[in-house]
Amino acid sequence: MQKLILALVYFSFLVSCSTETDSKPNIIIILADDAGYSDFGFMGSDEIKTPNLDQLALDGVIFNNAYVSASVCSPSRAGLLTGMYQQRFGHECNLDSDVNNSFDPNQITIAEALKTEGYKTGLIGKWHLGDKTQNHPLKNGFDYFWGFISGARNYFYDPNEQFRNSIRNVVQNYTQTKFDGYLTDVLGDKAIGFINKNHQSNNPFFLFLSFNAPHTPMHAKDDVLEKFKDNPRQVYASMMWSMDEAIGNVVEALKENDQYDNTIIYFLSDNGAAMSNDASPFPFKGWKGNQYEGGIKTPMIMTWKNKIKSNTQFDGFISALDIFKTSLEASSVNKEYMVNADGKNIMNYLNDNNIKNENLFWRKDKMATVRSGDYKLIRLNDTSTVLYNIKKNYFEDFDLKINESQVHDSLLKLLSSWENTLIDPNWIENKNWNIVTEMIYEDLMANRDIRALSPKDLNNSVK
Ligand SMILES: [Ca+2]
Repeated sequence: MQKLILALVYFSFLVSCSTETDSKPNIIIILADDAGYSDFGFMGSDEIKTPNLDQLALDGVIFNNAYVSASVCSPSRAGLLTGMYQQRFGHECNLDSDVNNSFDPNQITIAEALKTEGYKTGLIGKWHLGDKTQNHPLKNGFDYFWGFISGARNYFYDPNEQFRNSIRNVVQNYTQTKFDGYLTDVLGDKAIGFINKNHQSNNPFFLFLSFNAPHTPMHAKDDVLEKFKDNPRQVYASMMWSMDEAIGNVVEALKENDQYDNTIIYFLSDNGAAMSNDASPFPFKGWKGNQYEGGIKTPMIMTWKNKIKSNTQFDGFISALDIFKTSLEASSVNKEYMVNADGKNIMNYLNDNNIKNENLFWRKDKMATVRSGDYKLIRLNDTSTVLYNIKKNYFEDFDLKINESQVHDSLLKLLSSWENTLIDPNWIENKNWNIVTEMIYEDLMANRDIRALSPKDLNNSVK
């Protein structure tokens, strides 16, 4: 432990020296929504084309073992923005569309922390952390917001929106606004506007570019659909193409402003493939909403030309929670803002070939999981457990609970001790979704056919 503290002190010394000559890095988190693990060129897909992200990946590091802290949108974002296991402040379950529950405004967000070092902070796109006054992005560290409060919305503007009081409406800061064209393009353009404006005023900036693509509804542009007319996943492929194009434009704007080398760019998806949008969890079992690899493992890249070697691969465990501390230490934010952070500083580990993977945890109501070294234990309802060796059996279909009972028991204990650091969920999800999720877990754990994918399947299935 003492060694770790010394290492941290040494690292911060290096950072504080270098910041006297270098300007603080800009920081951009680009988040996709419900994208499939391998649905990217840089992850090996031939079917889904992402040339700009592939280039971004080539310019930095690809994390081969990166996880988000939740299998659904809202808690994953609560973890990402605070660097804390979101269950520690009760943000354990997803927000329903009629939200009567929301993000705890007392938690420190990455945007709030970066503002203390003079950063201009912007959120472009989806929020999904609650619609109460105290939940607004501008009350949680952002100087600028262009996007929508809800978890999803149409990709084309409907003039009737102006007469509706809906969290799906687009707003600029607090004022309802409108847009022309395709939303994914517009989010890219708004991001470029934010970058240009802040660069011209010589401010370091933090941008959270939070695409709703490729979340439902499945809307794409006609010309892109035409390009992918023979693709078996035509609409999804088109939505991914447009997101990639928007990201390419953002990178181009950074280059034009001579800011690319001094900008940390993270790209990841907020959770695994959804079953409703044609995303693929390949090669994994599970999907959005459960804690099998297909629900929580994310494609993730980080680019920082000034500090990270191009064409790097990293195999150690990475958590989306790490983005918080990595960014704050890179920008010399006072350590008092990191005392609650669960993540680590990725930069301290990138060149370490002997990295020891830490333990990672998940919980959503009755479903909890721990990953420790090669092993992963999944627990349902305090009673039912399965143990997998992910290294040997990444598809998670060979339960080692009996054969390796000592490992099983030690992981179960580890999970319980982590749970002792949590509070009870501030809310739980819709009852029918809970029933379905539980059935999905039972089926996945038993390696049998899935009886129901959503509440509408409940009447047709035998419980
Ligand atoms: Ca999502």
